[in-house]
Amino acid sequence: MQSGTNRLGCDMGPSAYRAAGLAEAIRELGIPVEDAGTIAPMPFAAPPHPNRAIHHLAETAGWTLALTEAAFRHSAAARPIFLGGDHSLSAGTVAGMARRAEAEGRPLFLIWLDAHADLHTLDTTTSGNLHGVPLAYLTGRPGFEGYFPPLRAALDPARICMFGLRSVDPAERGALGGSGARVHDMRDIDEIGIVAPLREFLREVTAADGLLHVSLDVDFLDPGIAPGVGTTVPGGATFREAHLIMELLHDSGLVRSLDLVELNPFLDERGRTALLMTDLAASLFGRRILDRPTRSF
Ligand code: DIR
Ligand code: MN
Ligand code: MN
Ligand code: MN
Repeated sequence: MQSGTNRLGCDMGPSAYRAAGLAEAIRELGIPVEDAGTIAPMPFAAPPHPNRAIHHLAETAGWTLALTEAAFRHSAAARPIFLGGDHSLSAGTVAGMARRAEAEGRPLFLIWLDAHADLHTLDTTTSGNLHGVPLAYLTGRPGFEGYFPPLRAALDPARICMFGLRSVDPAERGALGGSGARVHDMRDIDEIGIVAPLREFLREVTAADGLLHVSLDVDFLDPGIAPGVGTTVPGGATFREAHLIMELLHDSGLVRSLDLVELNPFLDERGRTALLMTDLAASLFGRRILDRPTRSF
């Protein structure tokens, strides 16, 4: 999908991951992989929104509906990887994983790796790009009623942990402050690193017997290593910071599902961003430098 952005090209993301060998990289780790193919949006009738900046609202809502259903279905007996596509994709995948968590009687936790907060409501977005709204939708902020599929239950922001922020709009700043989400901007990562706050969050997921979803936006990474994205922001995560997160996530054994979003192959340099994202996914699924005892969090 690419209805949530105004830069064309990220609907080619899944093809680039196939060409980069994502399925093979995970199979090499001894994990069976099935490519479930391409998902199509469902029809969704959304009325015109008073915020005239918004574009492709009904189409994005239709994707959300289809992706919610697909995420629920494919997570019954697998750990799905959702290949985007712009980040409005996560409105659906996370909603579907929330249904999965509910069906298992467990709470859903969410790790959001992104330069942006993606916390706009339909009323506050000025770009009108709906990749900027999924976290507001998922946490039940007002104004989505009638425009997006109804959520069964809003995600508690206390179960969300964000890393990598460095571009936050004024309306999002207000919403972030009082939300209760764990927010680690790039300055936090500079000052204290990633390991301690990540371990703390993973301990909480373990204690709650939670199910963990990871949403990785390409622009979390520094544009110097990941140029293939429409919204580059300088000062992002380094190669090792990103791999370390994935390695720790693997060791935790907690991750049930993963979004790889915002890859734009049209802007990439000979597939290097697709290959880096593929390597990061492989780290999350267990590729490692040396064996280490799995520690409990
Ligand atoms: C900005 C940019 N906050 C917006 N958001 C992006 O358009 O709402 N999110 N690029 O990934
Ligand atoms: Mn994003
Ligand atoms: Mn982003
Ligand atoms: Mn985005």
